[in-house]
Amino acid sequence: MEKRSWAEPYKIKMVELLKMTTEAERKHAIAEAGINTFLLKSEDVYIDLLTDSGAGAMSDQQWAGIMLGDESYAGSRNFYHMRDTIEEHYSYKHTVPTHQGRGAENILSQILIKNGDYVPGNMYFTTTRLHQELAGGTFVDIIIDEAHDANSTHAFKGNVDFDKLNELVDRVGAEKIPYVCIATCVNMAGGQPISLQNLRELRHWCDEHGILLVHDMTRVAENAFFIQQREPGYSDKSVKEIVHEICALTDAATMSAKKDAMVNIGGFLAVNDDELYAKACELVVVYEGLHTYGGMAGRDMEALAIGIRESVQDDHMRARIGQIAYLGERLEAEGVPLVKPFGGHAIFLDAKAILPHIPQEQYPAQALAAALYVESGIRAMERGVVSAGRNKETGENHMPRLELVRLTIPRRVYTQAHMDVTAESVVRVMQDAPKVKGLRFTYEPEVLRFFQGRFEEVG
Ligand code: P70
Repeated sequence: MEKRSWAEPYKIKMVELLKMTTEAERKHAIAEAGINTFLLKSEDVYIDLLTDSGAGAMSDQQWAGIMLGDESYAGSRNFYHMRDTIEEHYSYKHTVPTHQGRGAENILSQILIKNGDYVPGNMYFTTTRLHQELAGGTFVDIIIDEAHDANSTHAFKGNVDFDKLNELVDRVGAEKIPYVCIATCVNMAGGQPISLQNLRELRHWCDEHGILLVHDMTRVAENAFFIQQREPGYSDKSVKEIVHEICALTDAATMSAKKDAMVNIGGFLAVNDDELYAKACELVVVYEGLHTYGGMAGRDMEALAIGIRESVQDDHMRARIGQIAYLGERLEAEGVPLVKPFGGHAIFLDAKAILPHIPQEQYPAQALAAALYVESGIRAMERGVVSAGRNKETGENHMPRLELVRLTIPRRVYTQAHMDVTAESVVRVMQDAPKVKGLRFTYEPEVLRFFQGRFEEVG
């Protein structure tokens, strides 16, 4: 059959020039950064695949919205535009703006979690789990086993395993579970979606047990696109319709709007329950700002409202996921071990398979990300044992089965040629893999250690 290529549903109006560096300069830069890509200066980076968070390109419409900022302290017009757009697209009745996703996580965790509670979720996320723990809770992983297997090609690796959920209720009792936290397009699993069928069953399960269902909706539009492509009965539905259907099955949501909604900063907590909203309004003034701006400028709330509308366009999502699949297919053709199916926001390299000579205690994914930077100036992110941190009770390293390097694609920023260069660089690093050395910490922060930790080579 004749192949039909996808292409971007936009054209480029402004460019940002990049600095090209030499290998000697990059070796110096990564040493200065303690072998941690988070500590590099961005001007020393050629293709920045650290994250898709806040790094997307806003549209001319969004930039025009920036000029419409109503920077009144209270009752900004942009807040009401944002709130109404959220209700229209995501169904949630009340919106509390926050400076970004973790601000919403903090408020929600403090309201709902009591000391000694358990919070089941479809795989941990770093900031989400930390806020649950700081509020006195313990995170419990209830994702299907396939999610922890880089080689499983399950179409919905974000699905919940109800045996794990039932086992938890039997062990601790429903009264110790304030809510189930479900992420769409699970980040740490490799950007993997949950199916609507699984979510509907979960809704039913939560109703039966009188437990709230909370949604980390940071990448809900990408999840909706995968449902459209893969789930029986959804091929004729628009991404917009599917997004709404997903959200309407849940009671509340935390959102980092720096991803799907394509703003450089911003987020929110959205809830349906009036009482929960009142409590969130009380807390947001303590940690973020007044409940009609919560840490966001009026102009950013305007850009966010416009970004939501753009994020659910089928053409946008086809190009977004198409670009990631393009990189994935190129790497796969070269035999690079990676997580399948390809994710919604990134390609995840399997560092254990690429660097089998480095034991997981010596942080192979951290070492691989550094080697890729030195090779070509491409910046990626470790998503393995460094990110997983330590068990809060035993102090031992969490040892995740997935030891990954994330090549994260910011929205509407890089071209197909950038993807080609990236694929070629990964192949070159893989050819030289035996030269890559394991690492140990020289400085280890107590929380979220991956952000600021420093390392040295072992041996
Ligand atoms: C990333 C970013 C943020 C994020 C997320 C999900 C599923 C909540 C948040 C928090 C940034 C990041 C954060 C921690 C470690 C590394 C990178 N993910 N839920 O690059 O939102 O950053 O706005 O506070 O992915 O994956 P925010």
